Amino acid sequence: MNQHTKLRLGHSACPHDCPSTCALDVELLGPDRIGRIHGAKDNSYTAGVVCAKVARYADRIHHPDRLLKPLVRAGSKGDGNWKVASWEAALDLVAEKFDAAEAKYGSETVWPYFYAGTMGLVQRDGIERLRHAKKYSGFFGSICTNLAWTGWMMGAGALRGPDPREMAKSDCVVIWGTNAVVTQVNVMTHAIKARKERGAKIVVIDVYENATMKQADVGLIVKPGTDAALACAVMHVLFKEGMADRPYLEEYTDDSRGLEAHLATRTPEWASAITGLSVEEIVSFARLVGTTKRTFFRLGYGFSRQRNGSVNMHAASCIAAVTGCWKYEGGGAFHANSGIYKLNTELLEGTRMRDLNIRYLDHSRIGPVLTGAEDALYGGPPVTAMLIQNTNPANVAPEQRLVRRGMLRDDLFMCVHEQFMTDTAQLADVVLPATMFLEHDDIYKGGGNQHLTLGPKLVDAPPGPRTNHFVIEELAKRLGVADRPGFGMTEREHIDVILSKRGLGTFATFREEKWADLQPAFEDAHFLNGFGHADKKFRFKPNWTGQSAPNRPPRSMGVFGPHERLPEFPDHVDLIEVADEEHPFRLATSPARNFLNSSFTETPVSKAREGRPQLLIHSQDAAMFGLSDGDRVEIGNRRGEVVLHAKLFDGVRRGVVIAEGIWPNGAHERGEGINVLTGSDAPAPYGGAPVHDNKVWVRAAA
Ligand SMILES: Nc1nc2c(c(=O)[nH]1)N[C@H]1C(S)=C(S)[C@@H](COP(=O)(O)OP(=O)(O)OC[C@H]3O[C@@H](n4cnc5c(=O)[nH]c(N)nc54)[C@H](O)[C@@H]3O)O[C@H]1N2
Ligand SMILES: Nc1nc2c(c(=O)[nH]1)N[C@H]1C(S)=C(S)[C@@H](COP(=O)(O)OP(=O)(O)OC[C@H]3O[C@@H](n4cnc5c(=O)[nH]c(N)nc54)[C@H](O)[C@@H]3O)O[C@H]1N2
Ligand code: SF4
Ligand SMILES: [Mo]
Repeated sequence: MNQHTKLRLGHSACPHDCPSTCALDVELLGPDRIGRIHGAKDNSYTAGVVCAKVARYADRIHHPDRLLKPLVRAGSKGDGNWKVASWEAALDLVAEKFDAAEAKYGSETVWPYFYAGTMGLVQRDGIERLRHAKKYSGFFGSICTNLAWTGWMMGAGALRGPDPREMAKSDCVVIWGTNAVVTQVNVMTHAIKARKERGAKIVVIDVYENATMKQADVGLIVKPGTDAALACAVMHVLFKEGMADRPYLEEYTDDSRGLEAHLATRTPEWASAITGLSVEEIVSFARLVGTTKRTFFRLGYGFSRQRNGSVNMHAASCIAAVTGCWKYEGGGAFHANSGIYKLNTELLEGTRMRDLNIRYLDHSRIGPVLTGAEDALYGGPPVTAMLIQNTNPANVAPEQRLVRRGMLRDDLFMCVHEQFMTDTAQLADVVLPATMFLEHDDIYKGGGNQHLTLGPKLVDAPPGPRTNHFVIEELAKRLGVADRPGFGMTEREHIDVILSKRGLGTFATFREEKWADLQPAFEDAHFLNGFGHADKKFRFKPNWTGQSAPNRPPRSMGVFGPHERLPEFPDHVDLIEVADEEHPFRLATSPARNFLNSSFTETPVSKAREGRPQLLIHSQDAAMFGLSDGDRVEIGNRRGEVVLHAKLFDGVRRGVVIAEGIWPNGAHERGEGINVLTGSDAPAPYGGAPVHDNKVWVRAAA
């Protein structure tokens, strides 16, 4: 480009499943060509910063391996033989197979399956409209947020919290169970501002010394699944040493006296034995948050991905109620803002056509579902037809051997709409090529901030790929429901309806304004008008099976897991896969910096920076198996085994191993990925995927 030409910028939002939901400035080099992507400087949360992998998005959108043509399976499942088809022929085939499946087993045999590849409301959720219109099986989307939201809702009762930008005004930022440097870089922007301008302390609580802990003033490495023990001991010290805000507790909480009595035996010594932290570490952390009124607890998802994860999330959120730090600017606990938007998406999702008698199936339990487990099918027919959009379950879903075995069933017809030939697409009967976010219109809600941001189409897609919206509309025509409400509209018309119902203008006005800042008023955000339950109290005593929540399983599914073992007050409960003689190690499958779940595993720079699948293992543990750096190491449990390369690392506790990133299955020997080891049992009480909660054996690979 001529350096004198003014760079043309387009404005968008990052579509990936990341709490940051950055507002983006995109360099437009031509009608179908982008340059670098920058964080919008004029967005007060993004503040000009995006992660490196999205800055290099040109590598993904202009990738030579993008899918460009519909493909129909020409050999046996998964053997890689395809024939190219026209869009017309491919869509006709999908509709014909769906109708045939329905004729044989009824409409519930079809299971539309979609998730977080794009977080755009129109492209992600439009599939719901088709499923309601056709009475296909419901999708209980549990994999990501369920354990976390459940625990949060038990205490605070609403999915909101202090303005995340207030982190910059706090004197202590506790980054708990989120590797923010890697997974939501903008948290660091605001936390580091607080350190620079106010001398704030940054505390990081994790199961290993990750990239975020390396930047912290205090790092606490707990054993996986023991965060509630830490939280209890912290609260024990707060009560004992007079740091509990008793007037606040009286006014705003349900049973602080009961809590105090319960905590009497939850001493730092007790928690030390469970968490692996020293008594001094626990006491000094308690004193830090007890004496720093402006403490901001930034509670992430990672520490909830345990079978006791909801208990741990609830326990951590209780600390803020004991210190009363909610009262102060720069203080309180924050997990997610997903409850603030209150958008009406009825027309988009076809909610009015919903039939409550139709069964739901659990997203995280796709393995048991596709292999016919009775409890997973809820008494309905087998799943014999699927449309999969924006997700890669053959790679990301727990208990991968079951998932793949199910997908290879001859009596299952699977259509996958994708940008790349993923592990899931490889097992499909029909693969449809999809557009990327800069090639279609959509709108995005920030989970870790408070902006609703427009992502309009900025460039033309290459010939071939079509939007999710197009696929849903075309299938609706072929399946005979195109005249039902919500069909026949464009993406922009849907966005117009959603915005205008909320009094936020239209697609056109948003194009000018780029986003809306929907941060609730201070009193509401800090729950000074009361918490989200009917009695307005924060609950130390959760109603584990009776709490309403946005992620609660529909009535027909009931509640899950050993919910009778959930504690009355915050406590440590051994619902986790406790290490045993056969499986002496605990494995967490933490995120990789240059990948985003299974996305970006295809871009050359991300791949090169990550290298190869590695297992972080303490050097003394490695020595027990005669392992040196780079050696092949096999880890396994009753669900399977996987080979990685050992990386000796003393920033992890003995007895704990970490595998960073969800590598494509083919990056591992035997073509099976890390999720071979994770479990597909639904944790109590509302389900989810406990992907960091695995007991494993370790051995030098043969
Ligand atoms: N680069 C990158 N960014 C991402 C993603 C990615 O894969 N890569 N994924 C995106 C998605 S979908 C989501 S939901 C978010 C999630 O982002 P986060 O909220 O950060 O959650 P996780 O990525 O699951 O894990 C965060 C940390 O929790 C730690 N952890 C695991 N078990 C425990 C425990 O028992 N206790 C404690 N204290 N810590 C524990 C892990 O080691 C990890 O360092 O990130 C998004 N952003
Ligand atoms: N072991 C382990 N497993 C995990 C996790 C973990 O930490 N450890 N994290 C879990 C979490 S939190 C999550 S959210 C899941 C996420 O897992 P997924 O839901 O699978 O999310 P991604 O891998 O980001 O994206 C899936 C696919 O969406 C496609 N895609 C993107 N945009 C579009 C679009 O507009 N249209 C269509 N048709 N396709 C599109 C991308 O090409 C990509 O292949 O993984 C879970 N699995
Ligand atoms: S930090 Fe998250 S939201 Fe921001 S650009 Fe990167 S992936 Fe997207
Ligand atoms: Mo996620």
